[in-house]
Amino acid sequence: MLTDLQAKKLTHYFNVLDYNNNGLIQESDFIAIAENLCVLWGFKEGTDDYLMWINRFKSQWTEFRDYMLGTEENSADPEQWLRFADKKLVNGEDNFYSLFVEKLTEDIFDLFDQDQNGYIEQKEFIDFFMAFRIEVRHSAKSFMLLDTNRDDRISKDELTSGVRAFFRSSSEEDPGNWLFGVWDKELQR
Ligand SMILES: [Ca+2]
Ligand SMILES: [Ca+2]
Ligand SMILES: [Ca+2]
Repeated sequence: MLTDLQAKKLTHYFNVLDYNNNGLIQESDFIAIAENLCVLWGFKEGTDDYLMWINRFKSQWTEFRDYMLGTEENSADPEQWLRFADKKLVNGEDNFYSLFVEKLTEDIFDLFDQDQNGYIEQKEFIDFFMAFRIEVRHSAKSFMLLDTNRDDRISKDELTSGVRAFFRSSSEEDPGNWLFGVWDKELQR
């Protein structure tokens, strides 16, 4: 069973991935996120970079679907997503979860550590929020909380802890809860 806090965070994550807000996560959401990244980074439609990113997100979708939904599914609604997340991520096997955390952390670094110095700086973190259309006004607080040693950059270890806590932690105080910005409408103010 998911705790109330876990369910709220996982629902927030669902909403982040449901880019076109139609109540389903599907391939078109992943493509739209890639298109938005290309706009952000100035890659014009039809160029090699553009096609590379679109294809990368298409394979992200395929992986997500295969891991989370089963290959025959084309989309997931919130209930399906919460069921899968409960069974496979929150209360699933630790090995599977560790791989998931590692992969998501690597993906975020691959995509947003633009200067490839092994850290996510504040500007790169804002790009991450913009790419997923997370409210940018919450990015400074998220960044500050995820940067646990306060050296103004997020290391791979800090992000790994954040990702790990985002999906599993049941503590309201956990900094990792803030990975994708505000997860609970009550915290908006
Ligand atoms: Ca959608
Ligand atoms: Ca960097
Ligand atoms: Ca740091």
